[in-house]
Amino acid sequence: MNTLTSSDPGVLELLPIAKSSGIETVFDRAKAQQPQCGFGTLGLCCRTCWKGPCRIDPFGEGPQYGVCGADADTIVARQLARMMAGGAAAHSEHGRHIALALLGISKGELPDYQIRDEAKLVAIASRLGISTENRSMLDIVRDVATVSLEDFQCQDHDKTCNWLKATLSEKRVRRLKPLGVVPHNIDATIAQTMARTHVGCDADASNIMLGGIRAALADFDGMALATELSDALFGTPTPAVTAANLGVIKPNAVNVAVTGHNPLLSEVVCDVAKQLNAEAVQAGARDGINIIGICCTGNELMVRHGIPLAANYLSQEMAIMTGALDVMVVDVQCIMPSLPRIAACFHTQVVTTMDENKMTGATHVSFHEKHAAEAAREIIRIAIKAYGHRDPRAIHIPDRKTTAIVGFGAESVLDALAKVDAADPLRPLVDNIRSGNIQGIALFCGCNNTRTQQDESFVRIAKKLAGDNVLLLATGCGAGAFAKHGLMTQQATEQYAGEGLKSVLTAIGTAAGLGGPLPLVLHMGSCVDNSRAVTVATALAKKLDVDLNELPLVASAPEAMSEKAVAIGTWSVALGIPTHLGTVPQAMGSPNVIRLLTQDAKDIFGGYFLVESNPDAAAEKLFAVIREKRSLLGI
Ligand code: SF4
Ligand code: WCC
Ligand code: FE2
Repeated sequence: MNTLTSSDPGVLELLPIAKSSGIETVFDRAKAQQPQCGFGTLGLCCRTCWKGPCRIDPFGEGPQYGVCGADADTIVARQLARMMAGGAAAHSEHGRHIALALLGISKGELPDYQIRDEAKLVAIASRLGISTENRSMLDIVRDVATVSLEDFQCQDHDKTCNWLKATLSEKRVRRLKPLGVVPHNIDATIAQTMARTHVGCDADASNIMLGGIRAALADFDGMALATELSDALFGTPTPAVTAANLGVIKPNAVNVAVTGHNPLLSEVVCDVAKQLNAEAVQAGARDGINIIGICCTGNELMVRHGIPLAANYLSQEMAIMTGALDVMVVDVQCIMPSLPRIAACFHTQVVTTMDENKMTGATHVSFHEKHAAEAAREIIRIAIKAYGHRDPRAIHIPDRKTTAIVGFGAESVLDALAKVDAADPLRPLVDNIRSGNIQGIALFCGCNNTRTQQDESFVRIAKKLAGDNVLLLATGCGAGAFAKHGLMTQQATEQYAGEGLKSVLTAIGTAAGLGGPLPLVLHMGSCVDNSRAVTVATALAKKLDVDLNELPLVASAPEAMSEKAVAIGTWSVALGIPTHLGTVPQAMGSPNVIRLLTQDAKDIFGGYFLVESNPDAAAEKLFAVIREKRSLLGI
């Protein structure tokens, strides 16, 4: 029975109100699903064809083969590979959308968008081997878009996707290439993964997993291009002080929450909100329009513009429960279909925007880049109108709001380091890793999951590792957890960092003009922004002339849930990073597949999965990995 809910004080304050009002939340639904099917939990239920569903008996007494003859290994591997393809499709659609927008800009077709960071665009062009000298910005934009879109079009199976080549070290690509896991074309790789896992195709679990890994690396390619091109379009993250948790919702403002993933929508909503602010004031909202972020759209706006974050994945419904949210505007991914049902209990309007992502009960405002500002104006006016229909008795905004210092992309990390050593920015990092002031680096990523208490594992593992002098990076809903729980503050550094780490964070933060240490956890952005951490790690590996798997670097997804998270975790392993999962994967029914992912992968890729649902034990295991890597490096 699932009795755990959340460790987020804002959520805990609103849950009793939901209960007394008879409003069902995600935590109630998780409870209602108990007990969850044992076959499915182990990955032993196959629904690949209509002869099924077929179930394999994990105790060896009942059937060991599906009707077609597939065994547990095939069934588990097929399912995982399909999840990787699903994750890759989601991230890469996002990437394609951004690349097509760039192409549109280069043709002068998208008046509502500009290249806000020309320096980043030029840097991207150089990375992709596009000449920039004496060329107009629009010409460069067109070439960058075209080279990026080639990653969806190349038909030469032996080639390497452009963005993979531009992001990973040659060493890593050389290690991966002979395994056949380096994608040439994102779309083709996803299609091939779906094809080989169709009934009656690939039935060799190891081979299927290699196909899945190719899809996961296609996922990496799609997210790397999405991140970098978004920076050129909307600005590269810079450090900013902002706030997180439900208390960022203001009683006297028209509150517009943006959630989902794609900044093409949310950025224009922010622009238009400024233009229409006076209309909101006129409608009686003394504080005008208040844009707040949720989930990864929130992370994107937070790291680029310091927009406050109200919630991560599991508390998205709670933003509506405050009774003071006027519009929840959503685009793609990780949006709960329950939102319109909860909104129906309040005055809140849920607005869907993508023609391929609608929800029953929501208002749909069709969003296309060509008419972006027009759609955003319509949305803001829906919010202003809704504001007039608030029920004052239904308003309950938890007074929970923590400071968060955010905005640490690869560039701002290097900038901050350059303040210590302008000639050789990576040197302070390398020196401190060598000396042991920094024992290693941990990237926290991934979701919230009702199988555990919301945010709790993130916070526990991070505090423990920080005490062990591990530098902490975070993205996605993990970053949201840290922001809400006050770990992106200077006080957290003072309180939880070990002495070595504290001295380094203080030296860098002071040199960077923060008047004190860097925050304990560095917020790198949304889940597509995991590529930022790879960029930093790859630079570090090159500097030390080692491969990623040799660095004292680990990743942790204590609440992994989505197909995207499965894809991210898998490319993380393929890139050589030991990767912790706090969620037991739906694969335990195949000891062979589990051995492949947790042990054999170590020899093949250098990276491997480490499954541990107890956060204290996980922190210990992660630190042991870091110690082991250090001793192999002789430091
Ligand atoms: Fe059963 Fe095989 Fe069909 Fe899966 S593919 S449902 S194991 S018959
Ligand atoms: Ni990325 Fe996971 Fe959040 Fe969704 S937004 S819930 S995939 S981490
Ligand atoms: Fe995300």
